[in-house]
Amino acid sequence: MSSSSDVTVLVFGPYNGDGIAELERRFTVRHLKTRDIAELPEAERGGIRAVAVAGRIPNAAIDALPNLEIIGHFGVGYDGVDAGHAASRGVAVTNTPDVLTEEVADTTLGLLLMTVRELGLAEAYARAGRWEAEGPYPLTRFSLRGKTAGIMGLGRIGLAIAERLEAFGLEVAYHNRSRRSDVAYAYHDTLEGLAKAVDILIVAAPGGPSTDKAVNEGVLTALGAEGIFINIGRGSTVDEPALIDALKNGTIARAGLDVFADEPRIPADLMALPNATLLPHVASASRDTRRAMGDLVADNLSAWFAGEPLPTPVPESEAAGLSRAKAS
Ligand code: NAP
Ligand code: 8YV
Repeated sequence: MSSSSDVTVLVFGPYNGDGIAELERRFTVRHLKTRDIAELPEAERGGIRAVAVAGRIPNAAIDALPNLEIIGHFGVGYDGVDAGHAASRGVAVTNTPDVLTEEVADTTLGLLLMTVRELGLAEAYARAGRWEAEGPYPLTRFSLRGKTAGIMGLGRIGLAIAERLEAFGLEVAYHNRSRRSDVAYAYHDTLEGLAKAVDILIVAAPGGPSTDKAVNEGVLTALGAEGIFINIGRGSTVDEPALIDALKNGTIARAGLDVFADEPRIPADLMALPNATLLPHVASASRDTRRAMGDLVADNLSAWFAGEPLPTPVPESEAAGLSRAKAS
């Protein structure tokens, strides 16, 4: 097995600063600031044994690195990495579960409160001096009191959201592909069924083909005219034009969104809607949590090059027997 300083890690594209510093403490780091593998000279490619990436890496980049062994993804949702393709080339993939769960759940409750109780709009009203000039901020149409919430994706983050919702006094239901045996929340085997049953629909599911545009016109119609939609999962899970239409024509009442289909671009139509609360993908974005994510990426790479079991391999890598490096 190699000592870490022998190993060159390619940081592929924009990446957290503390995360790069941690990698630099353990490895030789080459930072390619764009996501364009063509900018890495051919002569350097053979020396790359690991990649650290936040977000997307195309298969062409994986294929261009002949001695690549492992990709450490900064983020729990690794829909930007084709882990099946990586496995077919013998390349392991890791992600960063657990260390961000509570932060993301906290932010989800913040986004929900902003959306329902208009806290962002009320703050802008106070800062503009309108309280003194015009009187109190108008009473909000919605409240969390007496509401039911449905979670699409009752996994690590979904469960942490559910616990917070319970503490807020809301009744919780959920939809996953499979029913959980360890919770008493009502299970719905279809997303439309869940949307019909609740006042608030929260997406905390992964992106990728199995959830692509799952929140469509039918689901939004089922949520209904008093319905609130929250998405902290992935923008790809929503049919965004259908969501914009639903917000415009009153099919649903409100949306609170941390994620979008084509980040960092937010459609102008969505920006213009007063009944949408928009955050720039910040659910895990505290310095401490992002540092913990960067440390976990580095821990995975260190484990691999020490021949130890990976702390957090993705399921596709585990299934392919890539949860530790083969002894050389
Ligand atoms: P997790 O523990 O794997 O939970 C995912 C849940 O989604 C599971 O309960 C899974 O249950 C369900 N699910 C998967 N595919 C589904 C489908 N096609 N239809 C319905 N349910 C489905 O993952 P996690 O750690 O909670 O993270 C969840 C996701 O949150 C990430 O993948 C990421 O996309 C997103 N995220 C966003 C931010 C942000 O900054 N906004 C931060 C962190 C994470 P079944 O397998 O039974 O279906
Ligand atoms: C990060 C996330 O913003 O973990 C995830 O799935 O979406 C966020 O925590 C993202 O991964 C950073 O690239």
